[in-house]
Amino acid sequence: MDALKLREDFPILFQTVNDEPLVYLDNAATTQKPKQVLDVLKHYYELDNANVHRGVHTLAERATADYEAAREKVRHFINAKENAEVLFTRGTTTGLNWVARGLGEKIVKKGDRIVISQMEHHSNIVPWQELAHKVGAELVYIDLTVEGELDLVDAKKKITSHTKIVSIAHASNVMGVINPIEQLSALAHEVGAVMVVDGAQSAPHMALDVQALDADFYAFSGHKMCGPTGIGVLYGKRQWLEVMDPVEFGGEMIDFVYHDHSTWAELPYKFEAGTPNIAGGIALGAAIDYLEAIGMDEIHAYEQALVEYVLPKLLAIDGVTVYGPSDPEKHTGVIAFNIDGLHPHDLATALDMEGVAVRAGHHCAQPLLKYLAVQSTARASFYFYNTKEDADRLIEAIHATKEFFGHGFI
Ligand code: 7TS
Repeated sequence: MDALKLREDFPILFQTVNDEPLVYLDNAATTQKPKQVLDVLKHYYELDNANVHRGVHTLAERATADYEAAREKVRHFINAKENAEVLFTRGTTTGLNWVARGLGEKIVKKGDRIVISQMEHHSNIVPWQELAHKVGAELVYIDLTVEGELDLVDAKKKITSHTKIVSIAHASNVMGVINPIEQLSALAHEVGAVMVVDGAQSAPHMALDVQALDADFYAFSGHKMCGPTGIGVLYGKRQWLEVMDPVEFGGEMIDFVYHDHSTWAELPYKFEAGTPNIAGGIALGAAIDYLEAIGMDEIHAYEQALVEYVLPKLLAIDGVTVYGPSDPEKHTGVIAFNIDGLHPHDLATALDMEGVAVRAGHHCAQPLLKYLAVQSTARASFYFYNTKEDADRLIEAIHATKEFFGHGFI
């Protein structure tokens, strides 16, 4: 994998920020888009734009064919059995909300359990919290080990016969830790629970096989994997999608509307109300083509090598705390850290002065930060177009910031 060559596909990376060449390390929030994806968006709007699934004219047929071809690309990318199991959404958040409302409200009853973990993003907490409040169920959090990994012993204890849903991130957006989804699926299925996976931070970074994971649902976002914003995917096993109700109504999800009731279209259209994000879907297909041409295993290995390179350098800085496992094998390219006595927002602002973009805050994971007993952290998140030079620039900028704030000199 030649990161320097791949970078050339990303025009946005070749700019200066505060007179310094940009180092973009906020890929967990959103990734940049290669020319190949931008070209597809432009091409679609310039030449093919039409509404899908309804027109018989040539443009409508072309748009529909391209949109459905993108669905097939997604199916192949995650190894779903059939295209009917691939639903286009607005993103991970939408997918998780659909499951919580459309299925959760049907199968979770008073006194039942919904099991999540201490490291979830708000999008994989709040929909379940709302469901638990509505039906009178219990929301239970699996604890973490001291290294920040999901504690499987605790998971075994908490996934009881009362559990109806287990919903866990495949990879943490804060600590970068990768969770053992196969084992969690097995635990969930032993008690007849539905296994939901938040794949926002994994689908962009590693090869996926939803059948091997035995996930019942798997949600992810296009914008975190070189695609546009406003498009995402919810994979669901047919057996559950047949049971699950749509939560939005109108447009293409309809089969027939009578005066007093309506019937729904076949899968996957049953869930896709209104005019979808057609350009977004087609461009997500182009993003998948782009990622597959590099190779998902190559991307994963490259990011782990970057973590292996930068983590010891980061840990060697006086006063630095890194959250999550120190073993790169257990990592995606996401690293959360703090520097003693320096507020992460000040750090992020100072790094921006050096052209280095990182995120600071609670990363939409407030329960995790409470669990880790910190208010906020800085977070550097790498993708395949980042290089060792980017990692060095981060380390240099941290040293410069420490000097500026007088750390280590007092
Ligand atoms: N789940 C995880 C694990 C995430 O990291 C995110 C977004 C979401 C769900 C929600 O995805 P969306 O596309 O529906 O918004 N995470 C982040 C982040 O870490 N910084 O900004 C967004």
